[in-house]
Amino acid sequence: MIGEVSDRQVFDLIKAEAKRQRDGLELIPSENYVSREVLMAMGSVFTNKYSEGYPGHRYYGGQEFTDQVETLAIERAKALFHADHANVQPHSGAQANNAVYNAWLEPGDVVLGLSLDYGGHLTHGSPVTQSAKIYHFVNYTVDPDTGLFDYDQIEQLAREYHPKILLVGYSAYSHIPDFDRLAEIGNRYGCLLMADMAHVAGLIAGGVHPNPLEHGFHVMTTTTHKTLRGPRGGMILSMGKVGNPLKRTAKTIENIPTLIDRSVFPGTQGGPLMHVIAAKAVALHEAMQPEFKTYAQQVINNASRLADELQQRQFSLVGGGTENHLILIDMIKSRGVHGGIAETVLDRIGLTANKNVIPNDPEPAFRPSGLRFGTPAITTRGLVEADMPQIASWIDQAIASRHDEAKLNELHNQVIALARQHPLPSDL
Ligand code: DSN
Repeated sequence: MIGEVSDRQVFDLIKAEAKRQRDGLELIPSENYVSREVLMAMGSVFTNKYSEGYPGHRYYGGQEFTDQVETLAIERAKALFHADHANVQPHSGAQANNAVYNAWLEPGDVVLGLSLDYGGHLTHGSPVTQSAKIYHFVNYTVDPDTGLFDYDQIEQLAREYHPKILLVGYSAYSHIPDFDRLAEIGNRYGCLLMADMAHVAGLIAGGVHPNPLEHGFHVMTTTTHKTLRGPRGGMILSMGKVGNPLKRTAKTIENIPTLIDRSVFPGTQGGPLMHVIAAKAVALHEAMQPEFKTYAQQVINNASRLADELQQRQFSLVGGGTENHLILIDMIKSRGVHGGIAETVLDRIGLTANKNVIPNDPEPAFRPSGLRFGTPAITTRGLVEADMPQIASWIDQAIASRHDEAKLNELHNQVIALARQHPLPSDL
């Protein structure tokens, strides 16, 4: 990767991590492998530049090229997600969500979002977060029997609490929400309609998942590194009137794009990470190519096949299967082991997944019942439906043989052999 370096400690760790990634298969649904060009943009001299403000409205000189690169990212994001406006500066998905809350809410205002314990995200109201100290989050759940959204419950909570924001988003939900129904509920109670689509943004970009902005939602936040396959970071897409980001603006839903700009900077962040924004622009360009549609469809095909193969091996899937990139298994019900034990065993053979709570989990959050898988990263490596029986079989065998070191070594060698046939995109 690199010749002589003075900091051997760090560069040896980078080398070791690259080897781990090359020799293993990534099944965590929120991870992916970026292209060489995304990596190059992230490691570029744009990291040297301070650019507080927005293109054409900056607080520092020397912005000739930063303005152009940020504008490229903005225009590409708008085109890809059919949005009136894009803010590409959030450092992460959590920052993006906090910026929207800060743009629209006053302390104590109510947000209705999915509970973390039922597949939601930390920033959707978990009491351990800063935003939960400022705003009043009311959480809906999924139906514990079906694992699916319970729209009647959402409507009843909206009627009771009159939230300022109706938020849909999740990190462990394997189905496609009824955005029209949610928009209808939110509009009835005058809510800002916000979708956190971090997990499925790449599927939306690839045209294989509905786009909430085309179903009446006002705001969509996302990370850029999951199915979208860009650098780690966040982004906010919105619908409405775009004004001067550095001028005060009346608090109306129509003005939400400008309110969001002001909330990201100077409201909640300082200098944007221009090297990451350059890499976001590259990833968005990649996501606009026809091959990305094929990729997005393959992610879903692979997840659906992997879900079938796991079910054939008597694994119990929350929600009964998957309609997106993600699979959540009840490991206690399936094999009598906690998700964490399964995670460790799979790590041992080079398959990376993560333990996760399941809806109404009888086990504590640090020792949950579930195990979460996804296909975005293995699809980037070039795996197809025909590879899924093998992966399901490795999962099955590893858990069954978890006390048999010789068997685990054998399985690990098989995983390495398959992984080495599928180079990382940044190695190509
Ligand atoms: N940490 C992410 C995930 O794994 O789903 C959510 O932000």
